Amino acid sequence: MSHAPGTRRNHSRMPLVAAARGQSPARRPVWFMRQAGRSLPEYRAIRAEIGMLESCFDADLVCEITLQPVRRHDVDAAILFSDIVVPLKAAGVDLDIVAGTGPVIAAPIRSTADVEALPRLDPSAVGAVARAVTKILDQLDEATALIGFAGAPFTLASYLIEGGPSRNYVHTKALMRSDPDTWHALMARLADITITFLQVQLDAGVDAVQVFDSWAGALSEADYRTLVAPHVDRVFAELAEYGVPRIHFGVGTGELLAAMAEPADVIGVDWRVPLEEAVHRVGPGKAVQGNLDPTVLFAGPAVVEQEIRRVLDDGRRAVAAGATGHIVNLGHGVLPDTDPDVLTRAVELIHTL
Ligand code: 1CP
Repeated sequence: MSHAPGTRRNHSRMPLVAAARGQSPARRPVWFMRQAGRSLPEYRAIRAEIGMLESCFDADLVCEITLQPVRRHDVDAAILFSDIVVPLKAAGVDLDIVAGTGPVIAAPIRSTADVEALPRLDPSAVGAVARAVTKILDQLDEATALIGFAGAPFTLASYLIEGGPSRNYVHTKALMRSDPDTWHALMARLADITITFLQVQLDAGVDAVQVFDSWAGALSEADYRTLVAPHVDRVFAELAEYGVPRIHFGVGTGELLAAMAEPADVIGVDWRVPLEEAVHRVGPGKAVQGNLDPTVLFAGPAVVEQEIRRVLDDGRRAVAAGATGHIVNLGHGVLPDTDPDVLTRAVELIHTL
């Protein structure tokens, strides 16, 4: 499938895109992973009436929920409201997102036959997502980037194989090591789904994409490089023609930063590794994104300000060390009990300090 880049918005005024490209942004860009969601009462009001997955296939609701944190916090990017399992659901995998748990798969994948039976994603099955992107772009001002996203093959595989959230990824790692052929076949299938899902969003006009390999930090660098990276590299390579910033993120991935940064334009860093140190690990020429610890937002205004100053200074040192730019974010998602006013105040500080 070949995709000509669709009509793009004017990116020259978006601080997030400028930071990713090594240009000087008008202000330090900031957004928060999971900025839409349970920390916002207006989100909880919508979700009281409708299930998580159902809301992800309703273009009007996706548009509204995506814009809620932008209206409140003056962040420099909106992230499409969706979930990493949405393309799997759209392809026909029997799964649900269970409140308080996360994705639950009816029939976990364990065998070669299971992998062969995994359905492919027809782009029309995520037409609601494309329509939502169009609606969001109609309302978003020209300085605010819309970030599309998808889960990376390893993190998607971990849910499909374990059947839900996992602590030790026992079945995933067992399959990966005992039957590499089946493993690679599964990763290739999931990479195809990820590519299609991101192409649909890019064709509809998103300004940047983030690939979430949230749980890749469970792997050694050697296993990551042989069993995962080839598939992720293909995902990133397929998106290159769109010319938009491509962000790669995972949790606890300090040892994987070099491998994860290779195919990407922007590397997400969690709070365990200072941004300047991340640049030493990945080398020059990539932007860094992060990395406030989400729990800092519970420690009171003095600590929040001190930590923001520290991350901004660290970001400056990262740029001096060769990063093309710094996009401020948390090191992982906003926790559901976070006071949204603390987030609004954090954005103000980041923009003024
Ligand atoms: O505002 C935004 O950031 C957009 C919303 C978003 C994103 C980026 C949601 C909505 N999901 C995701 C991606 C996602 N989903 C990831 C990668 C990001 C990350 O690491 O946090 C992952 C791992 C998932 C899987 C998932 N979906 C979980 C985690 C379960 C686990 O293994 O610990 C959970 C709890 C969900 C459900 C979900 N997705 C999104 C929301 C708002 C929710 C909660 C549902 C609810 O409100 O009941």
